[in-house]
Amino acid sequence: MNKKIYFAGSIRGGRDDAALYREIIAYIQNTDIVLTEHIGSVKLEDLPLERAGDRAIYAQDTAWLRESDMVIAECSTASLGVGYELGFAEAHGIPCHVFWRTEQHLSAMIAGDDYFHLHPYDSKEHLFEELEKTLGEE
Ligand code: 6IA
Repeated sequence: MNKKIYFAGSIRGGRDDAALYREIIAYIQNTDIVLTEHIGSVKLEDLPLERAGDRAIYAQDTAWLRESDMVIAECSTASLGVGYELGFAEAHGIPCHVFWRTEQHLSAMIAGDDYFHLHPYDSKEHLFEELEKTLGEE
């Protein structure tokens, strides 16, 4: 309860799953705190960080990562930034849970790293079941 969750999802890697990110964020917010609520936003260009520039985005996101209790990454849409965040979180000893649709190919650099808790899913129902179990872990 009330863990600080860093939710990671693709931005410049592609926004096809933005609506799904919003649903996941809302689900997490039933019990915990999402530091990165903006990942589910529709119009990213209107938000303050995008205007502040890449250095400000990097500084803010790495600060949030350092203070987070857990990273939850949705990796069905491949993203350089999400891959970087997972490596950064591992280096800082933050537990990382990776979700992706089984029909997509997860990078071997994530799938092959035993540090990550992997949650392939084949339906939305399955995704939210796995998410509930993950959030229940302390
Ligand atoms: O390479 P990508 O852009 O797909 O990387 C996505 C990941 O990097 C996300 O998990 C974010 O945590 C982080 N990231 C990338 N761009 C931004 C960003 N842009 N703001 C915050 N985090 C970002 C500005 C738009 C924003 C205000 C929604």
